[in-house]
Parts: sequence; C-alpha cells; structure tokens
Amino acid sequence: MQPTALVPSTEHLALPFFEAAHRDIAARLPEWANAQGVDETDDRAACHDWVRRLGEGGWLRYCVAAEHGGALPRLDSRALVVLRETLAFYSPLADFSFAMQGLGSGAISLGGTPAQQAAYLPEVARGGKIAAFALSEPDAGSDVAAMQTEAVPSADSAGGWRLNGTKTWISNGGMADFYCVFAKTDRQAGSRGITAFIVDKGASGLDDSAHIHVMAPHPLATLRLTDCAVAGDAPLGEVNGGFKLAMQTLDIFRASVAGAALGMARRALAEAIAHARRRNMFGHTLADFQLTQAKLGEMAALVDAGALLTYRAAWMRDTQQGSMKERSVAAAMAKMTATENAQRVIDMALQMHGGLGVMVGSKVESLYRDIRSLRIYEGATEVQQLIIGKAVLQ
Ligand code: COS
Repeated sequence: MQPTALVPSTEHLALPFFEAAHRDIAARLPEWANAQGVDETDDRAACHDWVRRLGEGGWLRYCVAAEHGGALPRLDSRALVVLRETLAFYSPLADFSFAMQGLGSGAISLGGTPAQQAAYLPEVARGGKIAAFALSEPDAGSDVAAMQTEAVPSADSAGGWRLNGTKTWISNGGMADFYCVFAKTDRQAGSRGITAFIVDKGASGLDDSAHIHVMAPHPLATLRLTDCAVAGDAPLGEVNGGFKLAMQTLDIFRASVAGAALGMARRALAEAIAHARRRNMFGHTLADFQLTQAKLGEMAALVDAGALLTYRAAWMRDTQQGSMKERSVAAAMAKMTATENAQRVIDMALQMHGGLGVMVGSKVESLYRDIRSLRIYEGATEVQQLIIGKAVLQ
C-alpha cells in the first residue's frame, strides 16, 4: 500500500443523514489509513497485519456494540459506511479486513446469547479473533435455501451437533478464528429449516485449508465439514431461524459494501482528475478538453447517485425509518447502484489513463480488479434486482 497525496472528499458528511460520530470518523481516519504503509504483497499476511492495526487503532470497535467493547451504543450502519468508504479509498484490503470482522460476527451481534456475545465480540473489537461468515455453497449461492450442509444433534448425551457439507467462497477462510456456519436442521422446511452455528478454528472435522485464488487477491477458501463436532451451545439464535438471521446480517452489510464501492469510485475519480490536470496533449492538458470534462462530470454524478442511496439505506436502518421490507429494499438499491456505478467510474478512469491504466501496479489497474467482486458477493446485482422487483410488484 503506497501513501497518496489524494484525499477523499468529505462534503457529503454535512448531509442530514450524518451525525457528529460519523463526522468524527471521517475527520480522523484518512490520516491514520494513509500512514499505515502495510506491505500487501501477500494478501493473508497483509490481512493479519491490517486486523492487528485496525484493532490497535480502535477502528474495529465500530464492528460491535458498546456493551461488548464497541465504540457506539449499537452496530451503526452509517459508521460502517463511512469507515468502509474511507478505508477502501486507501486500501481495498484494509476495507476487507475491517468488513469481515463485522460481517463474520454480525450474526452473533444480532442473534447471539449473552454468553456467546461475551466470548466473541470483545475479541473481534480488539482484533484478537478473526471472524468469518460461511453461508455460500458450491450449489447454493444466490439460492441460500438450497444449501446442502446439514447439522444433526449428536448421538451422545452431551447435547452437541455434527455438521457435514461444503461451504465455499468463504472470506477469511483458512485464517479465521471462528466461522458463523449456516446449515440445514430441517431438510423439509426450506428457508425455515436453517440454523447458524459458531464453529471455532480447529474444531474436529473442519478443514479450511483449500485456498481459492481470485483476480484481486484476498483471503478466500472452501470449508469441508466432515462430522464436524460442535458443542450444544454452538447454535446461534433460534434453531431453524438461521435464514432470517443471515438476511438481517446481510441487510446491514450490503449497505456497507456499497460504502466500499463508493470509496473505490471516489479514489478512481480523484486519480482521473489528477491525471487529467497533469497530462499534456496537443498543447493542452487533458483537463482542457470538453470530452474529458464531460466524462468527469458523468463520473461525479454516478458517484453521487450511489452515495445518496447508500447514505439513505444506512440512515433508514440506524433510525428505523420505514418497514423492515423498505429497509431491505433500500439496502438492495444502494448495493446494486453503488457497485455498478463504481465499476463504470473505474472503467472510465482507466480509459482516461490510456496505457498507464492497464499497467500492472497502477492504482486504477488494481481498482479495476478490486471492484469486480463487489457486484457478486453478499448478493449479486441480480439478487438485489429481484429483491427490489418483488417489492415494487407488491
Ligand atoms: N430480513 C428478515 N427476513 C427476511 C429477509 C430479510 N431481509 N428477507 C427474507 N426474509 C424472510 C421472508 O420474510 C420469508 O419469511 P417467512 O418464511 O416467514 O415467510 C423468508 O425469509 C424467505 O424469504 P424469501 O421467500 O424471499 O426467500 P428466497 O428463498 O426467495 O430468497 C433471496 C430470497 C434470493 C433474496 C435470498 O436468498 C438472498 O438474499 N440471496 C442471496 C444470498 C447472498 O447474499 N449470498 C451471498 C452470501 S455472503 S458472500
């Protein structure tokens, strides 16, 4: 991660969506993030380093509520958005490390018992335990209810469970200290037959060694559960209530994915503006040409469109505006629009850089790869369209 002279804009923090706590994050975080100088050549080593630094810096405290060592009274969507937007501006891996602590522990925050919350959340906030969310399977990505992983009560009298199945595309797979694993506990009940379990690293029958390599390297793995034994206190929330727990967790973090996309888009726009001002062409700078001005105008509007939907979704959740359904739809609109717009903005920034844009190691080149998976994970664009489409039909 190279320090940059570019700074993220903060005018939007004056919008009525935000409060003093959010402005405080935006005032302190940029300088901290830019000064870290983390070596990101090895993504797993880098993420370990980022989690440690984010923990020491106090930033992971925004992933849990105050009663568990968090910075704010409850998990605050706007804080998550501002943090992810700012971290992603400087380093998508920093954003990833931060986000996974929140997503991986989100189901414990929302549905855990006081004992589960006390055992995991303070450690998550300190960076002492790395968290992961294990929902997807080889044949159950968008269609969550089609999952095959099964959990059955153990035959012994200790009250534990045994899990069998395969989870894949698991972020932090192979480096997490615990996984929130979703499994079928009633095969006949569809989405009403899924339960979440906390599975600690090292649990017997858990193999998290199969790393997956992707175009923008970050820790990802397939988990194989073979008679994986967990104790009677491993279920999270109600037995058979796991689908809703997963959806409620995603409702919070989808708006934050939109925040991360915004950070990447803002960085691409800043890179494009800086490049247009300094690049000489035909006796002018690139910025002097109307073609360039029109592109930059379009990029700025695409960023703002994503931003306003993102801030609205986070504000609706924090202040409990509208019904639960309306809040889900707002999060879906935010994720869809911010990630799709960011992809377009980054592509335009790359085009404006010409050959430099495709040079390995240039910032727009890495952003071009970094943004791509955001349109897929935590609910692909098509899933968000479905959520919105079903709601408008109703
Ligand atoms: N909050 C609370 N409950 C919700 C909910 C939400 N956001 N969304 C759905 N539910 C409830 C529904 O109300 C319904 O409850 P009842 O059984 O009591 O009626 C139940 O969950 C099933 O809902 P639905 O019929 O809409 O579920 P589908 O199986 O049709 O799935 C989609 C809907 C496709 C939207 C869902 O499976 C989804 O989000 N898929 C993407 C998953 C994802 O993000 N994967 C990535 C993993 S993390 S990288």
